[in-house]
Amino acid sequence: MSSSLPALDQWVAEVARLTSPDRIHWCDGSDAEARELTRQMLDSGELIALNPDSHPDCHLHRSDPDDVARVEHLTFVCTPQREDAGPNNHWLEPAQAHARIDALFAGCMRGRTLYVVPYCMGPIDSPLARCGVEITDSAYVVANMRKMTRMGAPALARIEREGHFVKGLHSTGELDPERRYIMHFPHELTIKSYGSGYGGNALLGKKCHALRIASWQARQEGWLAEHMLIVGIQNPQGDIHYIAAAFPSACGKTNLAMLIPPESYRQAGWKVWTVGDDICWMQPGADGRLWAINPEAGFFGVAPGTSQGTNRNALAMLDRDALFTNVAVTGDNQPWWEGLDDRVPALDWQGRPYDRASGTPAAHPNSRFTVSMHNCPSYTDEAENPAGVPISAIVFGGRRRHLAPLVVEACDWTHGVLIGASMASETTAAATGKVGVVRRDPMAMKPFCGYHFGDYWAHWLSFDRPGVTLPKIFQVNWFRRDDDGRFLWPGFGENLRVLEWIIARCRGQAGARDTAIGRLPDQDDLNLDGLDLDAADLQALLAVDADGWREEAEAIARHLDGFQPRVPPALLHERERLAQALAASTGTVAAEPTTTPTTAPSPA
Ligand code: OXD
Ligand code: MN
Repeated sequence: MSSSLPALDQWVAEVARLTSPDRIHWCDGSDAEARELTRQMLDSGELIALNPDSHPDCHLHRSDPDDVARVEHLTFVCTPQREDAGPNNHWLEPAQAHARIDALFAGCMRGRTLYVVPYCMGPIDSPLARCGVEITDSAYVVANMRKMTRMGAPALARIEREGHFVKGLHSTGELDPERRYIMHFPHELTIKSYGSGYGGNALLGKKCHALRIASWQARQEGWLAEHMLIVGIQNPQGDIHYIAAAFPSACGKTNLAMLIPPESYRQAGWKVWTVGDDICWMQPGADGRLWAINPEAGFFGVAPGTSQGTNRNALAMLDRDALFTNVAVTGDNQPWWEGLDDRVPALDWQGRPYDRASGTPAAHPNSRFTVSMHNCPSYTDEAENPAGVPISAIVFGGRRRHLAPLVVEACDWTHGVLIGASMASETTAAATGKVGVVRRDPMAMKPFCGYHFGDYWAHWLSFDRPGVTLPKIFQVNWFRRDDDGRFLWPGFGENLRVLEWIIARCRGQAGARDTAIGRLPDQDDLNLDGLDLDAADLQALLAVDADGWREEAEAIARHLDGFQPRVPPALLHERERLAQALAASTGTVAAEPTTTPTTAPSPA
């Protein structure tokens, strides 16, 4: 097979000359093709069938133990000018980068099949969607791309019609960490990835295209490509408000996107709809609002911690047609991970007999599931709407033990951009490196912004212009702890209480108090009906520690300084404004305690 697009055929021929595959297969995305690839992977041992009674059509893949997460230190953005990649990216001069990685690609597909995977990021008929073609020598990557993107014949037809596409070249190579690179060439709309089969390094439609390349394209074209979930909150009157929320990797985006409302909310008629759990592309519409699509078609979620209690919707989508990576298995061959339930697995993620006394986790902390969006009980057809969904609020969240309150509303767009730009969070197992270290992760895009953060913040600020109705911006923190490490807020479904306040604020229907760091709810402003929350915990969650924030404002100044001379002056002024407001406030400013009994869910 080939295409009717000479540029595509020429590129495939060029790659074949470089990599010398035994066979070339153009993926059409059909069920028959998926069945045949699965059969081949079962034969080769790349996939292991899971219990067909409890988990029909579910499979397990075990990675090389040295290939289980994104590798930020081996990920490069290769712009012609070093400054354009910014201090937030590793950089190589493009010609040198091509030469270095092409030397690895030379002859690497000998004995292998070269798969050509045309894909579309976003609903196939959406003007907001963009297409790409990934060439890979991994059937496992093809199987993942089939769940995560609109892959195959319809995507190829769009590419042939449009005549352009993002080029992604991938080989698992030898899976040698010493021979591994993930390289991006934004000016050439090209990605080259060698030596890893891990999702974020190898499914090129996801982080490489939909965030690093797309963020760069979005800047040229006037839209935003963000590391955000999209969730629709339906109130008892039937109105749905869509919220886009940025959290760093493995901070609960999937759980928030699939939130199960607390019992009292369910009874009152609240519903939650999932549009996406990881990536959001947003563009101003003719009505001045921001309209968003989820460019993905599936979920590549973190398994550990997913349970009936934390994410019932996710569990319900994982009992059929799901692909698991690096989870443990029970004696009767069911997938298992820490936090799922109290069974003891028989084999760990590497297939070794599991001994609980070892004290090591059975599933890898970054073990994953890949599943189509259509499996999700809270999935909404609005995710297929070519126009996208209108965004009412943007939320920035991090994992912070101290300081950051449960929720804060930005005073305006510029303040919101400062909140996003100064986001900080504790690191997780989604990337290699130390876990639990606080690092600045602007807009949760630290690993994913394809250009200089200073320019990126200027791009964000540029959306605030006459005629627009921008979403309100909020900051949340579900992860506050006391000195013993105990979480102060229950999180998960209870987060809807915070989202209700956020939506009510967007509609001008809820109270808030002005503080130096933004607007916070008083205790009365939140619906805490049926929630058993310690009064001191609630007070701590809604308090502003002015001394701590003064230090934070200084730390933010140092952080912004690292991106000079490209930090937009408006952002520096905003930081100054924050510092001055904090200088005028003292001690810890607590929320007003509740004076009346908490009420049933209020209409929002
Ligand atoms: C992801 C990540 O896989 O952010 O979504 O690492
Ligand atoms: Mn992510």
